[in-house]
Amino acid sequence: VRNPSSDAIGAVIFDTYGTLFDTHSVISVLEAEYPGRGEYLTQIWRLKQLEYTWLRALGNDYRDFGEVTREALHYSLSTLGKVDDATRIERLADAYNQLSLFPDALPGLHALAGRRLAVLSNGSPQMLDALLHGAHIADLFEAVISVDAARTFKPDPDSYQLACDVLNLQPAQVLLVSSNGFDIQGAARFGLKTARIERFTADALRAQVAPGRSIGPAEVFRALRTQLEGFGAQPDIVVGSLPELAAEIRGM
Ligand code: LAC
Repeated sequence: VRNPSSDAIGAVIFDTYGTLFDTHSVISVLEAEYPGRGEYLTQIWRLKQLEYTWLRALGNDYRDFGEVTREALHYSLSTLGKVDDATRIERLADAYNQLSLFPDALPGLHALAGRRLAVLSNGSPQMLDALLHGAHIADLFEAVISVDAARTFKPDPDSYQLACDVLNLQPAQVLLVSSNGFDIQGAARFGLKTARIERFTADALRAQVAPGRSIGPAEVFRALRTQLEGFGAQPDIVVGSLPELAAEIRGM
């Protein structure tokens, strides 16, 4: 007989980029420097940034997320043929330390008051510190867990194990909240409970790529990164926005 409380949710852990903070908010900085190419650069940068996390994790060639972010930016700018100096890369990459909080994040976090809350992110400790303090939400979390301590990236099982170790909980006692399909996939496969924030529904995407509609970098990004992965795990919970989460997990 299973003890019903043994897999009760002991902590709720949040993905950061795309879940609490809007990575698209770097667009104004890029558009100002590269008029007409802000959207393109924003999407290539974010796609490449995550590709580089996977390339480095699989290749056993870890560099922290700040460096990966700068490398991905350099790649993105190079596609325009620009030869960019390190100072420019540093300055533009700093936009990642000043991302906007999604409007639903603060009410969503407040609605979970009384729960153990933590962050589990690819972000380096310095990047997470800048983001969470900049948005005045650092105090809401018991722990800010950077994968940097495990020198790997999501969805490496070691990154999810790190969160369990820090929180001293079993995988089934941890609920990971993420809008990133690959993060849901990795966390569920590892054995965490998962809650997907569906910031862009499959129906909304279908409407945007319907015959006759023009398709640009934003649509390609949404198709690649805002949907559930095509194999494997289904999230335990799906919500359209963060404030719905508290009610969904009541009693869990
Ligand atoms: C993070 C990336 C996956 O915050 O969005 O870990």
